[in-house]
Amino acid sequence: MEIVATVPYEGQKPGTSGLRKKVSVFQQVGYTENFIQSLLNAIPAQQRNGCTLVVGGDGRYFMAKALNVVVQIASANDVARLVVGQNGILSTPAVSCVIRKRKALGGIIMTASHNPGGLHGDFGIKFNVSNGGPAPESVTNAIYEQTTSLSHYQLHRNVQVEFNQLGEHVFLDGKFVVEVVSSTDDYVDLMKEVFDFPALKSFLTGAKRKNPFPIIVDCMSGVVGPYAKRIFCDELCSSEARIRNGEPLLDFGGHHPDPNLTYAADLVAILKTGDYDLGAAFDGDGDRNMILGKNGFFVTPSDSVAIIAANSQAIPYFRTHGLKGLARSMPTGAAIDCVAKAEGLPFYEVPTGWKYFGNLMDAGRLSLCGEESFGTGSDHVREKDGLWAVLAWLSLLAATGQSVEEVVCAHWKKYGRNFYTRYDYEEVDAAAANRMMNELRSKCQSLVGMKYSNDKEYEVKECDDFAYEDPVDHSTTEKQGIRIIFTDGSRIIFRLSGTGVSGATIRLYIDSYEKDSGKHTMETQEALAPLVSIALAVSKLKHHTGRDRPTVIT
Ligand code: VG1
Ligand code: CO
Repeated sequence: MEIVATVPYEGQKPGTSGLRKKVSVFQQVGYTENFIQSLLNAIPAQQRNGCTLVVGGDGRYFMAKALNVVVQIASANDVARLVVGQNGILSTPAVSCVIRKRKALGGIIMTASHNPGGLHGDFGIKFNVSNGGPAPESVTNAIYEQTTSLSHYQLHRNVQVEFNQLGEHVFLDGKFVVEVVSSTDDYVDLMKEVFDFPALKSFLTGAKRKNPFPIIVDCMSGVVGPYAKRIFCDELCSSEARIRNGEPLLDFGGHHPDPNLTYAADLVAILKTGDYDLGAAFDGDGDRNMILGKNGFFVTPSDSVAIIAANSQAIPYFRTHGLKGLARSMPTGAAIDCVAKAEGLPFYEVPTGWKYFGNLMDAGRLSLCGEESFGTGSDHVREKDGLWAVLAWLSLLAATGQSVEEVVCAHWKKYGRNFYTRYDYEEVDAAAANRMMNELRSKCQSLVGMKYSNDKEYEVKECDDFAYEDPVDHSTTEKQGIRIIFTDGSRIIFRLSGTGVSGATIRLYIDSYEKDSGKHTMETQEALAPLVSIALAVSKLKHHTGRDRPTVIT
């Protein structure tokens, strides 16, 4: 075993979901080693000793190097077994699935998720705990603490693994085993338990209808390709399923592997031809999804989770386990609130980041949840799950016999429509962004009761910086975003991103409820224009940042 002296690197603090930095930052001497050693140091010795960890990632640039670092350092720190996806490939939901199935102590996911990749792109490392979910803040803070005083890391340089060879690779006289497993098997088995594959197969192949159901999925050159091919082509035998960008690439073909109307615009264009009845896209690590209907009909993620909740009986998993409760992250559109209310289900509003859903799921209080950032999932794992969402949509389309657009419009008619949009201002000067947020925070009290009239009058009912107390372990999380809530339920939210790697990203979220079905066909940006202009005026965003338009609108 080799012990290498090192000095701490500043800023190794995990954000909303893992540590994310430019590849060049991870490439610095000892940077990745320091973080992995700190991560292992943060696990109490008695738990780490003899433990099993799951390791995988989305195949992006630098992953192969990081995988070697993880294996060599783990081998010198009392870890007994690593379960690694073939060639290192495992999607984020697949890691969650494998941790749970193997009863592992946790998992290390090598991805920067939806951030761009390649030599000049981003890399990242997420740590998940034994329930399969992202580490809670108490754990990520402990890791960060370790990084600030680290003096050495230890490794076995002679532990070298052929990651394309399935099976057990035994080292150190049997004290350390690297088990290379299929990237897809465990995950596909789980999907077969959650969904009715024979029914989906007959729906997609047209066995029960006149025609096959044509779908197109865009894997955006991320990790989902192999999973999508297995499920749609091999298992569901859909001759009409088209898989785009199905090979994981080091740099995602130079694109942002982020499934939204901006970065997956060419998929939207394909749907507009009318050749496909369903389109879907995923992010780099496979936990996000975008759902499109025929002719490019866009389902907002906030609507998507609400609609799955309202149609949960179409999914065998929910027929068996029931819906214990529903939840969304705070800035997510409130469509799911309406379903929870109508169905009399427990409902939770948590801060941004999937880690906050895990405790509720473990306590048996939550079955289905989502985030506006194209994240949808259930308690079948402890991560959001892109492919799961597509299979959920196919299940409900098969059950209702309606098109995507018909399902969505029927939902709005029954529950009302939440118009929703998010404006992102990327790479803003961090000091300016903080000034704007601080000023807003200090204004919160004085905004209550203020009236703004545009086309319609809006009166501020509440205004605060969102704080959350976990109902299970009573841990608290503060400063999760400024909320301006109006008397009609409309909301304006400002928060700073915790996944960006340079400068600050300001996110502005707008959510507005409309009961009147006569107004449901309005264009989103038109419907929300009055609230957008109030948000820009109240925050003085342009004055603080110099920006007169957002980088991305979703
Ligand atoms: C963003 C999203 C958040 C999501 C997180 C991780 O965080 O807003 O909803 O959970 O990314 O997603 P932030 O702090 O940048 O707003 V993933 O797919 O990048 O792991
Ligand atoms: Co992701």
